Amino acid sequence: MSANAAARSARVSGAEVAAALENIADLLEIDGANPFRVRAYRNAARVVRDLPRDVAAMCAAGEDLAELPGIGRDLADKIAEIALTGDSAMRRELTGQSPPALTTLLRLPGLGPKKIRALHDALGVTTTEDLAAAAKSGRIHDLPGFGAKTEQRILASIEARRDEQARFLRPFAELHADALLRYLQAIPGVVHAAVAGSYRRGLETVGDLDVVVTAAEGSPVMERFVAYGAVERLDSQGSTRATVILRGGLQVDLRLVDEASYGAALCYFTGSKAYSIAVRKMGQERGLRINEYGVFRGEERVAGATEESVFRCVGLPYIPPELREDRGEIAAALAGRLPLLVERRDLRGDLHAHTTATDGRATLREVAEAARALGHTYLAITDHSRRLTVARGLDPDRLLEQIDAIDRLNAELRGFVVLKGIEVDILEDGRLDLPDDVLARLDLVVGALHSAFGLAREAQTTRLLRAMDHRCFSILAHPSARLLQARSPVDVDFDRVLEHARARGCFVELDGQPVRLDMSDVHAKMARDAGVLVSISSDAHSLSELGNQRYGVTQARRGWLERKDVLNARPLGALRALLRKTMG
Ligand code: DGT
Ligand code: CA
Ligand code: CA
Repeated sequence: MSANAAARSARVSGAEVAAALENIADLLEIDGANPFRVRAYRNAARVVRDLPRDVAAMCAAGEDLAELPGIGRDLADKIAEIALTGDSAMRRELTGQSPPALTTLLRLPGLGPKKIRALHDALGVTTTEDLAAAAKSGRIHDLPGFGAKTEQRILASIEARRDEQARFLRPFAELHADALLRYLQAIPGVVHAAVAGSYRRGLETVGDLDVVVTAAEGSPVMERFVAYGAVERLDSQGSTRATVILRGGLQVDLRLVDEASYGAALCYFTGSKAYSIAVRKMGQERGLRINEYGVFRGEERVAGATEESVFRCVGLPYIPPELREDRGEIAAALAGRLPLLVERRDLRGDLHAHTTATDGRATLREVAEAARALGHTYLAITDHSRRLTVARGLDPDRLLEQIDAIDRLNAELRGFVVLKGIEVDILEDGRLDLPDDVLARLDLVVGALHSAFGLAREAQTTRLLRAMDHRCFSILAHPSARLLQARSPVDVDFDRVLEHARARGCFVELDGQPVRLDMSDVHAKMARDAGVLVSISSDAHSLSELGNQRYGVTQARRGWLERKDVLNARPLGALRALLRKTMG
């Protein structure tokens, strides 16, 4: 078969190639392979995932992938093999050497490949079920290198994982939601189509998509919905509701309602449940019955076509979906004190981004120009510090070179300023990973945890407070260090961290990377209440990731943040004044 024919018949997507490369990296890691080799495969997965073009098509056209960053000859051949055939001989061979379920264990927090091998060799553990059984029966804590605490942590993380596993990160849900809505809106007779549920409330992960549709009499909307191209499996179908599972496992519940019920249905299916219960109770007190069909007084429908009409009936102003959690928003609404939530267009710049100097994939100039094209007036470059060797972190000399490069670039740019920063590692004892005299030459210092995530609460809190006491410390990056579905948040007394930040005049970050979204909504609200300004950042490692800020904005809205609460909603002059106070 020619390469062209193979590419056409296999139709391997970039995401599938990336997944196979990740899988090889996992298998190598369990096998105890050289860490650099493991990292090369993970890097290759990322490069493939971020390619603006179809990797199978590139291979079929005979393009040389070895010209991609970080991809050598050997890797390029492996990628081409996967892109053209759907798999690689090396992956099959590695799979044969270790039970496949072992790789899923790698995704449990705190379980590295070494521990997994030890559990496998000593107790024959190959699946998550084996592991849970071994932990429950107390067979783990006597193994060398394990203890009672580790055993408990393993059990807890397996349980947490069970809850998480069926949930999806926002970008994946968004891809499906956008495509599905476009499809639905093109069906003859369809008037409204919207996604409600946790997705509309802006949660960082969603369990399923809840879609509300209205359509003219006789519209083929239900038949067309279940025939949607991305549907893998039909769960149930009726005349006004259907549930399908899309490829990739995401469930979609669709309700078809009358135009007169559209607002009521949107309210009902947006939830949250706790919020809806509270609003229904307010209705009852006024002699009203509220359900997905409308607001009723006796048999008469008094509202329901729009959400606003439903709110009006119970004497409330419109409450944005992100706030509907029964966390005080109803009382605030009644008192006329709802926050005027921050919007994407309020952001004037971005205070966390990487370049090719460390682990970013775009050059200084490219990132700056892309940020300007987004409408920003400033961008802080915050590459990693030397301690983070996996990211080729900057030592003092390389940072000084970058500072010079930024000065030269700023001399050229008009109406846009690149701020000089660093994402400096906070060492285990709270010191920073670069000398004071170098840090002092920057416009801002962003401090971050990249190690010792497991410290006990007191030690972890003290570590952060010490870091903030440094004479150059501007922003605490992704404060909990969590990775959604992969790494638990560190254990800190966040009240004390915020109190210290306020006293010290420094700031906290809401990192917009979809796998971080760190701070959480609850922590963002705590920051607001403590009077600590929040930097909503992209933490971009590529040009497209500059767009991460919008996920950060959604999370910030869930945390009640207003424009005034956001550091990078300040114009450059005001921002500089605030940053200067954090820099000794
Ligand atoms: P998820 O899907 O787990 O991320 O979270 P939600 O909030 O989207 O929950 P879901 O999909 O079970 O339901 C969507 C909304 O529909 C929910 O926020 C409230 C409403 N809802 C669903 N089932 C019920 C119910 O039995 N009673 C009431 N009052 N509301 C319900
Ligand atoms: Ca849902
Ligand atoms: Ca649902």
